Amino acid sequence: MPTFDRVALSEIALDVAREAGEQVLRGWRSRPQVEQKGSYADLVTEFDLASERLIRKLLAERTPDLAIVGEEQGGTASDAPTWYCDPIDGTVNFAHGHAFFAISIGVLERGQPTAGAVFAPALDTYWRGAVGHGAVRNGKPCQVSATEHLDDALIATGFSPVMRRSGHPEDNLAAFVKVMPAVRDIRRCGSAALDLCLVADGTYDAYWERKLSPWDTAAGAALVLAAGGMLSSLRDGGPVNFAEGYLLASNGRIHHPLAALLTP
Ligand code: 2AM
Ligand code: CA
Repeated sequence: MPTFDRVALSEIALDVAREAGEQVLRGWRSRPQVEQKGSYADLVTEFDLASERLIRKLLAERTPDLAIVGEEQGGTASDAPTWYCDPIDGTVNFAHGHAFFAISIGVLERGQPTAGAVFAPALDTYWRGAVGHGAVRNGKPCQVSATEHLDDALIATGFSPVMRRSGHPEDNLAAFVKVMPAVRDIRRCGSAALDLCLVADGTYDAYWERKLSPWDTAAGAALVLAAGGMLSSLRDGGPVNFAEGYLLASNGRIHHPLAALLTP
């Protein structure tokens, strides 16, 4: 298999995410011990660490030439397609027994998302896709919604730990207050990877968050593009810098009015 075949890479990502997800599910609702990595909301469990070990082993067997970057063990991107893996996205949910967490495995090529898969084992749901080749949810083709107006839109967001502090120049609470009256409703469920998948399959009409990491977003962002959606930077409206993670994802139709509310 040529390693640049995006569909083949997305299929490998799904196989690996499913295997890791079965392992992670065995620890769900066991009240696993948590360790704080940074702030009170930045957690790791033994299941995150074991999941990343398994993902790395399986990816290295299937694509020995591709670099791997993961949340818990790091790594360095190469000029070739590079794997970005989150062994559990939504670790706070996982640790509290909430079902909204996922294994996220995506590919960035020269910093841009091209393929990926996300598996939410407690929801028994997966998404897989490759830019230019479409996206599927549990095996059925999926696409972004057709919603035209913000009034009819269900939007998601998230709050990385620093963006919760009132008074921070990019305080997401202020943005939340601004967007809430303009849309049908806002959801805040705690996994960037799943929020992006739910834009890709048309459940949400858009999602925004600031200061995400590339392992949170690589797979989900590829899925949004594969499903016909749009991405832009919350900083300047241009292409997303995945190392900085200031991201607006949408169905395209409501992108500009929402960007006007969110971009300073
Ligand atoms: P995680 O569960 O893998 O840590 C929720 O708003 C999203 O933010 C989740 O995808 C979560 O991923 C991510 N997140 C949590 N802490 C973060 C941090 N310090 N930096 C960037 N993203 C973070
Ligand atoms: Ca994680």
